[in-house]
Amino acid sequence: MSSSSSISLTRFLIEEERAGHINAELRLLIEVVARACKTISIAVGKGALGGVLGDAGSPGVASMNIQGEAQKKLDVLSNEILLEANAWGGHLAGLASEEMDHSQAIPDVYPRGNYLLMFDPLDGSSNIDVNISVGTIFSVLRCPDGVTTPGDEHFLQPGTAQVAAGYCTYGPSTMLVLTVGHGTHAFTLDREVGSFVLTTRGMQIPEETKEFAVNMSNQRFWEAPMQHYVGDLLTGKEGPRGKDFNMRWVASMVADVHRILTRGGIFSYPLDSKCAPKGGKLRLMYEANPMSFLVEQAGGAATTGRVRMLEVQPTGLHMRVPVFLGSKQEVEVATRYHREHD
Ligand code: AHM
Ligand code: MG
Repeated sequence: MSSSSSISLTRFLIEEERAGHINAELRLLIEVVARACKTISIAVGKGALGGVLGDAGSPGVASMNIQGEAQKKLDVLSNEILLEANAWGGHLAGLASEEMDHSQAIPDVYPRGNYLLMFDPLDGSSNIDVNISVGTIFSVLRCPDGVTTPGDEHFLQPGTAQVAAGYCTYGPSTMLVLTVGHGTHAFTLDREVGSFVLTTRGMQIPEETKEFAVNMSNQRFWEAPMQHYVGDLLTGKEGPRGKDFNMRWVASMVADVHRILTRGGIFSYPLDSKCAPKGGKLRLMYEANPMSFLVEQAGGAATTGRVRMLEVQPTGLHMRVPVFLGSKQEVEVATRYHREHD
């Protein structure tokens, strides 16, 4: 890893274009998403002073998204910021959001581009009101050839088809972490200048780890292989794993994944009997796939506990999956526990 503090996101993307990794249209699309993230960062940073904390909807009547979850004011605002920023740019054919029932084709009044954008506008939003890191996650696909007005079905491409993915974490500093399929790179927002600056080129997740991230309160609802896996982690040096493990759980996927990209670890949101009817808790298209792409590009691994995440064929825009991602060897161990049990 090297620090390259003088390279702006704009320069980085131009160099990626010159290297043949992206075309001008994708470069400009990523710039638009990054600009929207800066706007969201400002809104998040204002906190209580911006009047944006708390639930959306009218008092006593919470606004719900397609997932049946209560929306926060900042969920709604972040979604609007991303929609507005991307509608007129000319780089997209359509977009889909965790907060919207269906995808939207770009309106006829604007030129349509060749890409499809998916995003979770504000992940970890249960943490907003307590001033803990939240983030935006995004994923870019190609619009299938010959499709001018994309519908939901055109978004149902496996994660291997992603041409770019990233997240922006709104924490003590605002950081954008990006891949276009040639490594995973981190940019830090210089608030005085207003631009993202490359701070880590080529993030590399250590292959081994002694740190796991999971919501332990769900333990009694997990499947047997997950019970065995975490049970063995908890026995420490004396157990079959032969080392003491530490645990961390922010409950903001962006923050947990950012820690893992930075210093290693395994993140899991396994299947449990509460979320099993839906297939899992986290969403394939807005959360699991973009994070898996970033993690693989940083030398890590990502599975559903059974199969490689990026090869899962989506069956619906809001499909949910179990998630295991992070340090390669540890993800392989967790996946082995699941496969051996089947
Ligand atoms: P959200 O997209 O509605 O914010 O939900 C996703 C979040 C993830 O950021 C996080 O990893 C997980 O849900 C936390 O779940 P739990 O509250 O069950 O620990
Ligand atoms: Mg989310």
